[in-house]
Amino acid sequence: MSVLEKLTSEDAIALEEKYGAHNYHPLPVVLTKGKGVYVWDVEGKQYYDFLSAYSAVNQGHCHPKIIGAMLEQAQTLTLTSRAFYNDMLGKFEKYATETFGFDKMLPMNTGAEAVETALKLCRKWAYEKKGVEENKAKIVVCENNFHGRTTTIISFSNDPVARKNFGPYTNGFIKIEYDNIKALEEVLESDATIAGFLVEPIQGEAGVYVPSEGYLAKAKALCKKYNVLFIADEVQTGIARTGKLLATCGNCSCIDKHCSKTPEVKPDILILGKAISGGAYPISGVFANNAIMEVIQPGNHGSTFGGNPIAAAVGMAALEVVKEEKLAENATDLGKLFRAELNAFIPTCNIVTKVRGKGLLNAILINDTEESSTAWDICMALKENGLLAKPTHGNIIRFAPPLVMTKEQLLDCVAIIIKTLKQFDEEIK
Ligand code: IF1
Repeated sequence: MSVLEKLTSEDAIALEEKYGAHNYHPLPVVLTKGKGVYVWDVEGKQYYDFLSAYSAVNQGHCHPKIIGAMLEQAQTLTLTSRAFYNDMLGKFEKYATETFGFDKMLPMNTGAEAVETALKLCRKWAYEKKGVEENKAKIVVCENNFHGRTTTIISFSNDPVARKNFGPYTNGFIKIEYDNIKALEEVLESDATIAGFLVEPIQGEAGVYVPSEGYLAKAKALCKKYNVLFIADEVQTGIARTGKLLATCGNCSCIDKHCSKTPEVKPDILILGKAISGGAYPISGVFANNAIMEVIQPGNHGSTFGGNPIAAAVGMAALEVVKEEKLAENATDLGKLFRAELNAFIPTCNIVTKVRGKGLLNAILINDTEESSTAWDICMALKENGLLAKPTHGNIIRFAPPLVMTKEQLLDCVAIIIKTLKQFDEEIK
């Protein structure tokens, strides 16, 4: 079979079923083209993309500026490894560190790799700067976290499906309740071996849990008080998704390396991935100031593709798009409109109990049990009605369109969502 041979959806699904590991249960739609907020399946049907590849395609599918940068660099120099310098990486690191307000960046490829990098950086800082006894450093994490799928990361997951039968697990993690400042203070004041606190500013996979107002600022203050690193995993919430450039630090295009505007929630270590490339290429990175990043010396860490020239070219273009097209501002405005429209609908129906989120990272709670297939069934009906979304856990549907969406397109999507929910509402009655 030639790779150019057109497949039917059925063919494509059968190939994956036979030749691919079954590590996903995708919605039965086979996509072949994407442009902006739209994707098309192999039969030519057009959909609104309301998942954005889990917030990696914030800049819209196949953004011409990002693809142009990728094509140009791909025809020039793709990969040198870090055994040698290249002329793109330093430019990207300068641009990215100035954008997010840190002294240095350690470039990697996937979000999980960046999380692992942050954990290693935090531990090494604890031994060499804080004075914690070697091999005794602990890192505090939150229940219902999602930080990736490596063995160490799932060691501190409480999702049995992601964790079971992958042991033995990595030690050195303490789990506390999310959005519980008292729980954080108790553990920090009782244990001097704690090196860091790893937290999602909004828990995406757990169901788009937005913490209480002030939680992140209080957490950062406690970390400062107890000399513990505040590590923000913004792989999903970063890059304008929640209506600010970062969900933790409200600055947009911060030039002041030690930003004075919102120091109360500026992370000691920032983790980015996904949309730092606009979904065109695997790029992730860990950001910190010199006092922390300087514990990393040659040979301590790296990866073959980390910081490659294509990643650098794509990363710069993707960040420029965020600024030039004011995607954070658009996410704020359209997010408010989306929640307002859904909140107006919810009192008139039984099928949805709540909408929550920030910017264009939102979710609805379906009025059925976690074990029910209702959320899945609604996503199947949304697909038929021309909009793609997928449940997170059980009865929660995440809605995360590309941030380039217009107001007219968003209202069109709201109409599709409400029309679809009404189909199920009648069934509930
Ligand atoms: C899957 C969702 C899951 C992340 C945060 C690190 C990573 C992710 C906050 C790791 C990745 C992806 C992974 C993908 C589905 C999606 C996801 F929350 F976004 F929906 F799984 F929970 N930190 N999230 O959200 O980044 O290594 O994937 O580049 O694994 O099914 P990655």
